Amino acid sequence: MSGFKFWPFGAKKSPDQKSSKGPPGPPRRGVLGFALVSGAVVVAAGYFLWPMVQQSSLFLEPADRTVAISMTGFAPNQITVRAGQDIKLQLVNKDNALHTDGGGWHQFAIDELELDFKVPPLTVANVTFNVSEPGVYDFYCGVCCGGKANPYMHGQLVVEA
Ligand SMILES: [Cu+2]
Repeated sequence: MSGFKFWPFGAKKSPDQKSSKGPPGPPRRGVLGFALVSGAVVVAAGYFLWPMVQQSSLFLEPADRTVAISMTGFAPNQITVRAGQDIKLQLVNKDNALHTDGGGWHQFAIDELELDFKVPPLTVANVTFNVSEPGVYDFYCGVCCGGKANPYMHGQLVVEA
């Protein structure tokens, strides 16, 4: 048996390593280094992602409905609700900040109701509002793909009596 060796310094295979079945496991020094590096990565990721996590649904009340927003539009693009009741929407922005058009931000706006919710890239935002007047309201995103003029970035909020 050879003594404990720090890899890769003086890393000549000892006869007992050669004779053991399968490849030798990672040396202890490698394991410690890996643990330190991965620990640092987790801490760094947490530092940068924490603001995003705070805005995510994990910390918010569950919503009645989920509306996904991307460059292809709203899904669903028609939402039916009752007048006078709180409407809870979970707005999911599926685009990342690499989009040159609007930096990946999206919007849920209804001019008649003076609603204007902007959702950062890859973020979930829960919003609550209440509409007293029945009717059909146009909602849109004006921050990407030609803005309000883009027919894909529109939807309808149907408020029933
Ligand atoms: Cu948009």
